[in-house]
Amino acid sequence: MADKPFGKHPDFIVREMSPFNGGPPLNLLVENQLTPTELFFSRNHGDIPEVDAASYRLEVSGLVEQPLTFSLAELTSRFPSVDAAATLQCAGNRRQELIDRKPIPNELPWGAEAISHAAWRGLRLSDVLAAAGLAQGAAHVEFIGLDETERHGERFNFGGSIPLKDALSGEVLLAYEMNAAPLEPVHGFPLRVVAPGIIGARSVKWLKEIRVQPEPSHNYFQRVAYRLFPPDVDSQNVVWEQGMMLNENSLTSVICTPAESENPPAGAVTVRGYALAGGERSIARVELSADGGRSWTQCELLGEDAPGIWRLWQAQLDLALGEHELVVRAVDSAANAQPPDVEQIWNFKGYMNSAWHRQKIEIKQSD
Ligand SMILES: Nc1nc2c(c(=O)[nH]1)N[C@H]1C(S)=C(S)[C@@H](COP(=O)(O)O)O[C@H]1N2
Ligand SMILES: [Mo]
Repeated sequence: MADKPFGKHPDFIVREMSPFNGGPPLNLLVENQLTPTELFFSRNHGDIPEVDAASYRLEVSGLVEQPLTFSLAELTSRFPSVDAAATLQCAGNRRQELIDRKPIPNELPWGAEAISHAAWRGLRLSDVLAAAGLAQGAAHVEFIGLDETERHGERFNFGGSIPLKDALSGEVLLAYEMNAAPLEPVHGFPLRVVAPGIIGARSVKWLKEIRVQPEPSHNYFQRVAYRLFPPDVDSQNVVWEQGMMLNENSLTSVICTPAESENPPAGAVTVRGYALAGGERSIARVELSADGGRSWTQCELLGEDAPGIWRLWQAQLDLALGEHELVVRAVDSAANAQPPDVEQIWNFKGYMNSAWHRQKIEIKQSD
């Protein structure tokens, strides 16, 4: 098997080589609560910058009392280190199911693999903001990366912002380690944002600048991309300012195994998958159906009940010979539920697919 770039696992699914985009096969994704780094999905909009840790600087500017510049050594010696597990998910996760309903040109056809969970070590964004001091009018915190990308003939750095109240929560990290090793170049070495509960796009990698602003970032990836539109809007009639700027993740759940091609024997079949709630919410319940959604079985939730982290789940079904449509749905701690299909949530950029996840399987042999 050909070697995968950026130290990725031989079975890693590369969706695009340049910029590099891909994720793990679902059967490997669901094997571990903590996704091994070689399997962790990666979403990039430009080339991976090579950053020299010794000359690296982080700038903090904008609506602050005291603009600051830090070297990596200054950051790690000045601020306490924090360890936290957090899940990252791309807003485009599960786009293929939306595409199956109606084409979405020029966007990556992600399956359900644009999500992963890691152990991060870093410092609190809120500590860095406190050191700089917030000035009057501060309302959003913008992050700018060192990587450049091009859109409509213009070159610029990737960036985006989160509301100040999220930035001050203490949960948002400036991470320098992932799974007990320095960040890999493809995951943002030497420093990246990790914003749990919020779409992956705001967890800016190769972090170059933090700017405190009165309004959301003017970056393309905040003002144009990562906005949510109703199903009747398309690239011809879109008015970008009318779209909702995405921030918190929506509720999702996915069946990872058995795969459609697996054909397990009749009898007890173990079904496994993941579920994720957005913002400060956590997963309260996951249910599985083997008859397209007419009757439901409660799934066993694995791991820890906490906001910002995914919940792996499993259930045993007793399946007879023939075809079955497995369906999963979750409820979060705010009693949000998922829509049964993509009809009402389809959007022309293909974000935030929160519909029930369906998987056909066929039992061909008795056990
Ligand atoms: N600087 C920079 N940060 C970035 C991106 C990028 O292209 N450039 N992509 C974002 C998106 S859309 C996602 S989903 C996550 C993916 O993080 P990962 O590659 O570590 O999985 O990084 C985010 N941070
Ligand atoms: Mo993303």
